[in-house]
Amino acid sequence: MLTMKDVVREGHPSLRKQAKEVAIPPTKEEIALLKSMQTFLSNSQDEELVEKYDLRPGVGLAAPQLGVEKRMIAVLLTDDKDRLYDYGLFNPKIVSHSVEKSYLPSGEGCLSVDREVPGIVPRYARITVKAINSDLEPVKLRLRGLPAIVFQHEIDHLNGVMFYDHINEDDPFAIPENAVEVDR
Ligand code: UDB
Ligand code: ZN
Repeated sequence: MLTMKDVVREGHPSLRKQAKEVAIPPTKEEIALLKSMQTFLSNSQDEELVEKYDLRPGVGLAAPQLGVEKRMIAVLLTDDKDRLYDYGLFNPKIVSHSVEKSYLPSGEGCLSVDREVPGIVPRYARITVKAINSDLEPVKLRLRGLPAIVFQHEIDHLNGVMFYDHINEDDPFAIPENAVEVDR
């Protein structure tokens, strides 16, 4: 079982690398790792397991956060309309995005970052993602709101990008042009 001990922190080189595409079909090991990433998120949202294993309730995880430099992500959250987003994906790619931006007014954190980094992280308001799901089927997802933010945060990890790279250095809480607020 994966726990916070398996999550690498700032300073680990995997967090700053371009992760490699996964050859399709993935190996049994790669499929098993993706499933355990999904289980990690589900465990991290279970109150009892959070106490027992000292987990942080996670909504997304990328393989480089485990020191594995492969293009694999897991996402688990419900949106404002109670729709469930439960995905394990290989090779996710943003194939199109809106001009409009969005942001969480309280900023972002990260399972690999053990400090508060204040500031607004501009994201695209809407994205379309193509990927291979954990059943090895191609999927095309149209996302907005919080799910769009989580997918962008995770796909950034595959490209060695951290959320605070996007924060305006001179004015961390400056509202980006053409941006809508997303509430949690
Ligand atoms: C998280 N969780 O999992 F808007 F109900 C963060 C942590 C770092 C605080 C655990 C989180 O933001 N939960 C959340 C957010 C909401 C509404 C809600 C729960 N991540 C995942 C991560 O580090 N992946 O690499 C950070 C998120 C910040 C914005 C998107 C991902
Ligand atoms: Zn993160």
